[in-house]
This record gives sequence, structure tokens and C-alpha cells, in this order.
Amino acid sequence: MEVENEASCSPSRASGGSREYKVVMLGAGGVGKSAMTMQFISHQFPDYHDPTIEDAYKTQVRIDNEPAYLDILDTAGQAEFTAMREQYMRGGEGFIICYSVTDRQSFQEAAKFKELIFQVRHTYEIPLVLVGNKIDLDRFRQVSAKF
Ligand SMILES: Nc1nc2c(ncn2[C@@H]2O[C@H](COP(=O)(O)OP(=O)(O)OP(=O)(O)O)[C@@H](O)[C@H]2O)c(=O)[nH]1
Ligand SMILES: [Mg+2]
Repeated sequence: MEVENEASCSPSRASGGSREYKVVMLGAGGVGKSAMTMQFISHQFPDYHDPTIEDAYKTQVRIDNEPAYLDILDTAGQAEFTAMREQYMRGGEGFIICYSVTDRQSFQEAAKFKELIFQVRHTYEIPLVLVGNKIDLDRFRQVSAKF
């Protein structure tokens, strides 16, 4: 995957002395949000596409050398499951917007996600990372690395 913009999450609240960061995975259907989340959480790569409705994960990490909890909300990209989108956008402290470099439309949709976050939060001052996934499929690339 290629990470095209980086920002850090702001801490929200303490939980048992540790800070908790709420991160929301957004992006079109099939771009690899769940695969990326599973890689991070369990170091496993699911090679099948099981469309997500909503999956939540909590994991302990160290951020800035402090113990913390990371709450990751893996959301639905498929249009029929997107009723909860505004609610995710209201609750998230940081967002990872994914697209696939093999799917130009998913790249265009990534921009729409950013606008939706703005509409819900009324500010662009939100930690957000844009991730271009599936770079191993370079021969099918539809989104130039120059973007
Ligand atoms: N080649 C390749 N395939 C990938 C990569 N990431 C994910 N995939 C595959 O793409 C398909 C869809 O991945 P998912 O993680 O289920 O996609 P998603 O964004 O969670 O999809 P929804 O839950 O429907 O929104 C699966 O078959 C994955 O194995 C990658 O980096 N490279
Ligand atoms: Mg998924």
C-alpha cells in the first residue's frame, strides 16, 4: 500500500489510564479496507472478499511511547450498507480513506469521502490518511502514482 498523506490522531479520552484513539476505515467496496485492518490486527491477509457491514476492533498499541488503545471501525464500502456513514464520521477522531490503484472510480470516491467528513464535521482540521492500496497489481493500475 502507498500512504499519500499522513496526520496523527488526537487523543479522545482515557480508558483504564490509557488513551483511546478512534480510527475509522472508509473507502469504496472491495478496495481492501478489511484486508488492511486484518493485516494490522492479526497479521493475516484474507484473500477473499466478504463485504463488510460493520466490524469493530480494539487493540493495544504504543503511541508516542505511551500505552494506548486503538479502536478501529471497519466500515462498509458497498452502497447497500452505508446508512451508518454519517454516524461514523461524527464519532471518528481519525480517518483512513482507502482506494485501490486498480480502480479509478474508488479514487474519485475517496475525494467524496473527504467532502462528506467536511459536511458532517464542518472542518478540514481532521486527521486523515489517504491510502492507495493494491500496488502489487501495478499492471492493472488506473490511478497514476503521480496523484
Ligand atoms: N492483490 C491485492 N488484493 C488485495 C489487496 N488488499 C485487498 N485485496 C483483495 O481485495 C478483495 C477485497 O478486499 P476487502 O478487504 O474485503 O475489501 P473491503 O474494502 O473491505 O470491501 P467492503 O467490505 O465490501 O467495503 C479481497 O479479495 C482481498 O483479498 C492488495 O493489497 N492486493
Ligand atoms: Mg470490508
